[in-house]
Amino acid sequence: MRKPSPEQPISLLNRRGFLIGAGAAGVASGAAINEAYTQIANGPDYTLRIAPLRLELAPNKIIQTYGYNGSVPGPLLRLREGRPVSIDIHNDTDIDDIIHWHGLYVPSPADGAMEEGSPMVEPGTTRRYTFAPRPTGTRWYHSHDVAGKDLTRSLYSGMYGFLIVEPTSDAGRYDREVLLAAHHWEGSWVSMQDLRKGLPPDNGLEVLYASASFNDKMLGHGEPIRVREGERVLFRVLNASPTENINIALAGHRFTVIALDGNPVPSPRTVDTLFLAPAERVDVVVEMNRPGVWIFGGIKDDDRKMGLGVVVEYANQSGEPQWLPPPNSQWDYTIFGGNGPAPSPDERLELTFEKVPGGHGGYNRWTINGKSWPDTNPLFTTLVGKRYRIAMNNKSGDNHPVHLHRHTFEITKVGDKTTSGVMKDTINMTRYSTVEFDFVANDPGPTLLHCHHQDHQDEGFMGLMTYL
Ligand SMILES: [Cu+2]
Repeated sequence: MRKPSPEQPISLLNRRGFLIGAGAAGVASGAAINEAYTQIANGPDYTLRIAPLRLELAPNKIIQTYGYNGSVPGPLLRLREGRPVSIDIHNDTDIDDIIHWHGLYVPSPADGAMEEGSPMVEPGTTRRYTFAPRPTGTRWYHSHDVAGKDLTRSLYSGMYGFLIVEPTSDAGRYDREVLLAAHHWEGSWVSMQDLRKGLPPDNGLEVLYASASFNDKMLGHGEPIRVREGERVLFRVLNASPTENINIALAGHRFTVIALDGNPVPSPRTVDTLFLAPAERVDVVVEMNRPGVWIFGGIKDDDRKMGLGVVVEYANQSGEPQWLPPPNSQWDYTIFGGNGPAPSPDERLELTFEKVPGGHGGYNRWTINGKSWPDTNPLFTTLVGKRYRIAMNNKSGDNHPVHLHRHTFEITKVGDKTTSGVMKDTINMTRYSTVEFDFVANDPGPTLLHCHHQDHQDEGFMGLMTYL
């Protein structure tokens, strides 16, 4: 039995083994099933229990949601690179659910996406996932269920948590580690035409949120992050929001970006603000060199008002938390890139994303090369060992954080800027923009590519890459 990490105890609710396999074998096939699921005699290393949760974001703000083991985020899973781990998922709700291991190389049957052949976890049952965690870095896990119109399910809920894969030798140069997961709450479907004039009149419903948090509290509630002058603090920041970008700053301080989506960047740079689309992670080191009580939160006043932020308090300092507008809020992936071009790909594939407007009061649909899921199965087919360049064109006025499961890709172009060496699993496409990335087809099995906006993926923005 693995010892729970000291930061956040993991409740091991059930030491009994469960027999898995019959249900899984019906959905997935091939040798991977034996890697993904083993007949179980022993207890799991970890158990995640999906259950309803009453989340107190602030004294007057109680959210009824779902979560893992009674906390938001769920328990921190700190795993060792390559050391097999078994995790039992127990579903104590009345609907099927599923957990995806985001940013990890996990065989399709255990990756936690039903479109890849991973089985759902039915109400009242337990499924065991066994895999060797890799690659190292800041990963996360979350529900990969369909939410549709239901704004309480999947990514709209509290069903997410950090999963950190530690290298076999750790070379961290920091004094303190702080994990922050941003999320938006209390979504409702609205017609933007009713709120703002000037939008395309044929646009469909969008989700608008009433509150936001860093971890389980709105800004100004809960305990501050306590630091000391002279410390170097590693912040691992995750945007776990279902659909919203976050643009954040720590008043009076700068961030040295050392990793994007958990992968070290070739050129660490110091910046004033961070921008994360849904599902993105940024690891930053902050030199604590300006004693005071500061706000770490959204750069827009409205974002902080709805709760997006947390207070950072130096030892022996007191008073009202201070906010200072950051001098510069540009965000550009390419400044973290390396020198020289990326290797040439074996093949280039083009993906065009378009919106089918739902009209006032209707739901928008999304297409990839003119088709919506499930007609995007397969989206394209790959050969093991080949390097592919995916050239993506966002022909819509919306942002799309595009996520590729089970692989890491290298950004090669953003707009007309070429770059190399920035490795990610999710890339944000701003409105009417183009990006290109390369990946090596080195993890056979059906693999999802989709927009990480819950409403976009539910409305067709998803495709399946397959291996020949
Ligand atoms: Cu999208």
